[in-house]
Amino acid sequence: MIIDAFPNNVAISVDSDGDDIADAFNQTCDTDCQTNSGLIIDAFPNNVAISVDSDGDGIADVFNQTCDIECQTNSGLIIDAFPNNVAISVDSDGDDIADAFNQACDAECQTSSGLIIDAFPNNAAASVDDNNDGMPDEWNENCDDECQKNSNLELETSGESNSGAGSLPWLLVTILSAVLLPRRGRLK
Ligand SMILES: [Ca+2]
Ligand SMILES: [Ca+2]
Ligand SMILES: [Ca+2]
Ligand SMILES: [Ca+2]
Repeated sequence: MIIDAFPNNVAISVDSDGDDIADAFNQTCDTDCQTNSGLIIDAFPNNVAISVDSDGDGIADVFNQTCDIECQTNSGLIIDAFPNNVAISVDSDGDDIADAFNQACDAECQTSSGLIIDAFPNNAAASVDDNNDGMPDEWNENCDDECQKNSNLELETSGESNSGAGSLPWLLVTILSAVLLPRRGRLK
Protein backbone atom coordinates (compact mmCIF):
# COMPACT_ATOMS: atom_id res chain seq x y z
CA MET A 1 0.00 0.00 0.00
CA ILE A 2 1.25 3.48 -0.81
CA ILE A 3 0.36 6.68 0.96
CA ASP A 4 -1.30 9.32 -1.22
CA ALA A 5 0.99 12.34 -1.24
CA PHE A 6 -1.86 14.39 -2.69
CA PRO A 7 -4.98 13.15 -0.86
CA ASN A 8 -7.11 15.98 -2.21
CA ASN A 9 -6.11 15.62 -5.83
CA VAL A 10 -7.63 12.84 -7.92
CA ALA A 11 -5.03 13.24 -10.69
CA ILE A 12 -1.85 12.42 -8.76
CA SER A 13 -0.72 10.39 -5.78
CA VAL A 14 2.99 9.61 -5.74
CA ASP A 15 5.85 12.02 -4.95
CA SER A 16 9.00 9.98 -4.34
CA ASP A 17 11.32 12.90 -3.59
CA GLY A 18 8.76 14.92 -1.63
CA ASP A 19 9.13 18.16 -3.62
CA ASP A 20 5.36 18.43 -4.17
CA ILE A 21 5.67 17.60 -7.88
CA ALA A 22 4.17 14.20 -8.64
CA ASP A 23 6.09 11.31 -10.21
CA ALA A 24 3.26 10.57 -12.63
CA PHE A 25 -0.44 10.98 -13.25
CA ASN A 26 -2.68 8.32 -11.73
CA GLN A 27 -3.63 5.58 -14.18
CA THR A 28 -7.26 6.57 -13.73
CA CYS A 29 -6.41 10.11 -14.90
CA ASP A 30 -6.93 10.24 -18.70
CA THR A 31 -5.68 12.93 -21.09
CA ASP A 32 -8.57 15.27 -20.31
CA CYS A 33 -8.03 14.82 -16.59
CA GLN A 34 -4.31 15.47 -17.05
CA THR A 35 -4.90 18.66 -19.04
CA ASN A 36 -7.59 19.91 -16.68
CA SER A 37 -5.37 19.32 -13.67
CA GLY A 38 -2.96 22.03 -14.85
CA LEU A 39 -0.16 20.05 -13.18
CA ILE A 40 3.32 19.25 -14.32
CA ILE A 41 4.97 15.88 -13.75
CA ASP A 42 8.36 15.58 -12.08
CA ALA A 43 11.02 15.03 -14.76
CA PHE A 44 13.39 14.11 -11.91
CA PRO A 45 11.11 12.17 -9.52
CA ASN A 46 14.01 11.19 -7.27
CA ASN A 47 15.68 14.59 -7.00
CA VAL A 48 14.21 17.12 -4.60
CA ALA A 49 16.16 20.00 -6.18
CA ILE A 50 14.70 19.91 -9.69
CA SER A 51 11.53 18.89 -11.52
CA VAL A 52 11.26 20.52 -14.96
CA ASP A 53 13.16 19.62 -18.14
CA SER A 54 11.35 21.16 -21.10
CA ASP A 55 13.67 19.85 -23.81
CA GLY A 56 14.22 16.46 -22.15
CA ASP A 57 18.01 16.57 -22.31
CA GLY A 58 18.40 15.62 -18.65
CA ILE A 59 19.41 19.13 -17.53
CA ALA A 60 16.73 20.96 -15.55
CA ASP A 61 15.19 24.30 -16.61
CA VAL A 62 15.33 25.72 -13.09
CA PHE A 63 15.74 24.72 -9.46
CA ASN A 64 12.53 24.01 -7.59
CA GLN A 65 11.18 27.03 -5.71
CA THR A 66 11.54 25.01 -2.51
CA CYS A 67 15.26 24.50 -3.23
CA ASP A 68 17.19 27.32 -1.53
CA ILE A 69 20.80 28.35 -2.21
CA GLU A 70 22.18 25.66 0.10
CA CYS A 71 20.03 23.00 -1.55
CA GLN A 72 21.15 24.26 -4.97
CA THR A 73 24.83 24.12 -4.00
CA ASN A 74 24.51 20.70 -2.40
CA SER A 75 22.75 19.33 -5.47
CA GLY A 76 25.92 19.78 -7.54
CA LEU A 77 23.62 20.34 -10.52
CA ILE A 78 23.81 22.80 -13.37
CA ILE A 79 20.76 24.52 -14.85
CA ASP A 80 20.00 24.39 -18.56
CA ALA A 81 21.14 27.64 -20.21
CA PHE A 82 19.13 26.54 -23.27
CA PRO A 83 16.03 24.94 -21.71
CA ASN A 84 14.30 24.52 -25.06
CA ASN A 85 17.21 23.13 -27.04
CA VAL A 86 18.03 19.45 -26.66
CA ALA A 87 21.45 19.86 -28.31
CA ILE A 88 23.04 22.26 -25.79
CA SER A 89 22.84 23.22 -22.12
CA VAL A 90 25.96 25.03 -20.88
CA ASP A 91 27.02 28.64 -21.56
CA SER A 92 29.74 29.60 -19.06
CA ASP A 93 30.24 33.18 -20.27
CA GLY A 94 26.56 33.86 -20.92
CA ASP A 95 26.95 35.06 -24.52
CA ASP A 96 24.28 32.65 -25.79
CA ILE A 97 26.81 30.45 -27.60
CA ALA A 98 27.13 27.06 -25.92
CA ASP A 99 30.37 25.69 -24.44
CA ALA A 100 29.78 22.28 -25.99
CA PHE A 101 27.13 19.98 -27.38
CA ASN A 102 25.32 17.78 -24.87
CA GLN A 103 26.90 14.33 -24.58
CA ALA A 104 23.67 12.80 -25.83
CA CYS A 105 23.80 14.95 -28.99
CA ASP A 106 25.49 12.83 -31.67
CA ALA A 107 26.98 13.99 -34.99
CA GLU A 108 23.57 14.05 -36.70
CA CYS A 109 22.02 16.00 -33.84
CA GLN A 110 24.94 18.44 -33.95
CA THR A 111 24.61 19.01 -37.69
CA SER A 112 20.85 19.38 -37.67
CA SER A 113 21.08 21.83 -34.76
CA GLY A 114 22.77 24.36 -37.07
CA LEU A 115 24.61 25.67 -33.99
CA ILE A 116 28.18 26.76 -33.50
CA ILE A 117 30.16 26.00 -30.34
CA ASP A 118 31.89 28.78 -28.43
CA ALA A 119 35.61 28.87 -29.30
CA PHE A 120 36.03 31.19 -26.30
CA PRO A 121 33.67 29.61 -23.75
CA ASN A 122 34.91 31.84 -20.91
CA ASN A 123 35.04 35.10 -22.85
CA ALA A 124 31.78 36.84 -23.71
CA ALA A 125 33.50 39.06 -26.28
CA ALA A 126 33.96 36.44 -28.99
CA SER A 127 32.86 32.97 -30.02
CA VAL A 128 34.22 32.16 -33.50
CA ASP A 129 37.76 31.05 -34.33
CA ASP A 130 37.70 29.01 -37.53
CA ASN A 131 41.42 28.21 -37.65
CA ASN A 132 41.80 27.71 -33.89
CA ASP A 133 44.70 30.15 -33.55
CA GLY A 134 43.25 31.79 -30.44
CA MET A 135 42.40 34.98 -32.36
CA PRO A 136 38.66 35.50 -32.85
CA ASP A 137 37.33 35.90 -36.42
CA GLU A 138 34.75 38.43 -35.25
CA TRP A 139 33.36 40.06 -32.11
CA ASN A 140 30.09 38.89 -30.66
CA GLU A 141 27.24 41.12 -31.82
CA ASN A 142 26.54 42.63 -28.40
CA CYS A 143 30.22 43.26 -27.62
CA ASP A 144 30.78 47.04 -27.85
CA ASP A 145 34.08 48.95 -28.02
CA GLU A 146 34.67 48.75 -24.28
CA CYS A 147 33.87 45.06 -24.20
CA GLN A 148 36.32 44.50 -27.06
CA LYS A 149 39.02 46.50 -25.26
CA ASN A 150 38.53 44.55 -22.03
CA SER A 151 38.49 41.17 -23.74
CA ASN A 152 42.28 40.76 -23.96
CA LEU A 153 41.67 39.39 -27.43
CA GLU A 154 42.83 40.62 -30.83
CA LEU A 155 40.75 40.13 -33.93
CA GLU A 156 42.30 37.87 -36.54
CA THR A 157 41.51 40.26 -39.42
CA SER A 158 43.23 43.26 -37.77
CA GLY A 159 46.35 41.16 -37.22
CA GLU A 160 46.40 40.06 -40.87
CA SER A 161 45.97 43.54 -42.35
CA ASN A 162 48.72 44.93 -40.07
CA SER A 163 51.27 42.33 -41.12
CA GLY A 164 50.20 42.76 -44.76
CA ALA A 165 50.69 46.53 -44.69
CA GLY A 166 54.04 46.08 -42.98
CA SER A 167 55.41 43.52 -45.40
CA LEU A 168 54.33 45.20 -48.67
CA PRO A 169 57.07 47.94 -48.74
CA TRP A 170 59.71 45.33 -47.91
CA LEU A 171 58.48 43.22 -50.79
CA LEU A 172 58.83 46.22 -53.17
CA VAL A 173 62.32 47.01 -51.88
CA THR A 174 63.38 43.41 -52.40
CA ILE A 175 62.06 43.33 -55.97
CA LEU A 176 63.55 46.74 -56.87
CA SER A 177 66.95 45.80 -55.45
CA ALA A 178 66.93 42.57 -57.43
CA VAL A 179 66.14 44.48 -60.63
CA LEU A 180 68.32 47.56 -60.09
CA LEU A 181 71.46 46.26 -58.36
CA PRO A 182 72.74 44.04 -61.22
CA ARG A 183 72.26 46.93 -63.71
CA ARG A 184 74.24 49.29 -61.56
CA GLY A 185 77.01 46.71 -61.54
CA ARG A 186 76.99 46.49 -65.32
CA LEU A 187 77.17 50.30 -65.76
CA LYS A 188 80.45 50.50 -63.80
CA1 LIG B 1 8.66 14.95 -6.91
CA1 LIG C 1 16.83 20.65 -20.33
CA1 LIG D 1 19.16 22.29 -23.26
CA1 LIG E 1 29.36 31.09 -24.43
